[in-house]
Parts: sequence; C-alpha cells; structure tokens
Amino acid sequence: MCRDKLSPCATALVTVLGLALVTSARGQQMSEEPCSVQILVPGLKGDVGEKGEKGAPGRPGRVGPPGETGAPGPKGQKGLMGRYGKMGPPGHKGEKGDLGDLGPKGPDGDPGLPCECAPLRKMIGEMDNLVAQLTNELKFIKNALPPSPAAVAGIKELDGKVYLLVKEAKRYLDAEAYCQGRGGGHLAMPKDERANAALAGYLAEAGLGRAFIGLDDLEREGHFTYVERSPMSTFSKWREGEPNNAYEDEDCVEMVATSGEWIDVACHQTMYFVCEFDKDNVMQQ
Ligand SMILES: [Ca+2]
Ligand SMILES: [Ca+2]
Repeated sequence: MCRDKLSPCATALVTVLGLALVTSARGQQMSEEPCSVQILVPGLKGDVGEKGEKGAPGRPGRVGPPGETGAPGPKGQKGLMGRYGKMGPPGHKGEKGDLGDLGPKGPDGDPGLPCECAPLRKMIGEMDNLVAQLTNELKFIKNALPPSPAAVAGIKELDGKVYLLVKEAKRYLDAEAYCQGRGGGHLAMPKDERANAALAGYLAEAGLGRAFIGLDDLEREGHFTYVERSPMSTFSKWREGEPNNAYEDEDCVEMVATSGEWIDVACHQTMYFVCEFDKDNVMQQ
C-alpha cells in the first residue's frame, strides 16, 4: 500500500524516514525498518497565506533633480488702485481762450423801496436857488471888491440890503463914486433905527471907529438929503449938538461906531465908508 501513492502512510513514512535518518545518525537501528524507501521529494506547495499587515513606511528617498520650468500660468485679476502720489509742479500757463457765449439773462431783482422823491425834489430846488444866489453874490463880491482885498472890512446883509464895509479912506464924493462903480450902490443910507443900529454894530465889529454914510447938505445948507437925492425920512440919529456945520464947512455925515450917532463933518476929509446895495439888484447881476 505504500507504493501506490503518496498516502498518509507515505507521509508518515517520510516523516519516519526523517526520524530514521536522524536516528541512523545515532545508530544502526534504521536498517531494520519494513518501509525503507529512500526517495526524498519536496512536499506540495502550500496554500497561499493570508495577506500580511501593511508594513512600516520606508525611509524618504534622495532629493531629486529640479524639474523643468513650467509653462506660464493664466493672467491674474487686476489689483486694487494704489495710493495717490505727491502733487507734481504746476504746469505752464496756457494761452487765453476764446470769449464764451453770452450767458442767459438773470432773474429780476427785488422791487426797490418807494422813492420819497417829493422831499428830495424840494431840497434840490432849494439847493438850486441857493447855488444861484451864491453865484450872484460871488459875482457881486468880485465886482465890489476893492483892489486890495484887505480893504474889505466886512460884508453884511440886512432887510434886503447888502452892506460893504470899506477900510480904505476916501473923501465923501470919492467914496460915493466907488460905491456906484461897484454894482450900482451908494453910501449907506440908514432909514430906520433897526438899520442904523445894525450898521453901528457892523462898524464896531470891523474895528472902524467911524465911517461916511450917504447923507449930506451939499445942495442946500442945513437941508440934509440922502446921497441918492431921495427925500429924508423922519428918522435921524444926530448926536446932541449936531449938525453944527462947524467952520461952515461941514456938509457930509459920519456915523460913529457902536452908538450909531450922526455928526456933520467936512466932505473933503478922508475916511472909511460903508456902501449899500439892494439885494435884488445884486441878485440880478
Ligand atoms: Ca452943512
Ligand atoms: Ca459938526
């Protein structure tokens, strides 16, 4: 039965042979066994074993050579705007441009305040009259002024009369001629207390102690008339004891400053004097 096939017996035999070999090495007992087959063959290949567990990772390998440069990648998105830089220097001034078109008409302004024209017109009218008056008076003064301005001791105005005080000594008739030559005047002819007192005050104010006025009895002794030959008014201002026609040579009249009294004096003596002009005549010049 052992020759037919490898049977469990054979296996056992092999095993026994193995043992026998081991034993023969120790003695001669093996040669005496009944299954003394000497053929040694390998056993059948065993079944595939189960898959083993995953082993531990191996050591890192050596660094390889650098790879080739890759192809350029796609273009990235635009980044955010950077900060503004510092302001640069001013540029050169450009040439003047052409005149632009006319702009549109602006809106109407607010209504103005009501004009109070009536008082203004009245004021302007008064000023016009004043200017005209001053212009005429200026003409008069230019005409009436003596050659030396210092001779004008004063110009007064009272009740429609303009009085020019002349501090330039002249004889009576010369003085009257002067007044007539300066705007058609005469020596002053006070015909009431008011005018006489005013004249006396003007003389005192001007520093003139006395002055010829327009009264005389040249035509008829003792019969005084105004120099313009108009009849005497009832008013007179003789100092006490005057007129006395002293030395039978006093046919002209002087007024004394401050008191305004009249004294008959000689006509040929020289004296300051006062001219009288009608204001209306002055204004018409
Ligand atoms: Ca006389
Ligand atoms: Ca006298």
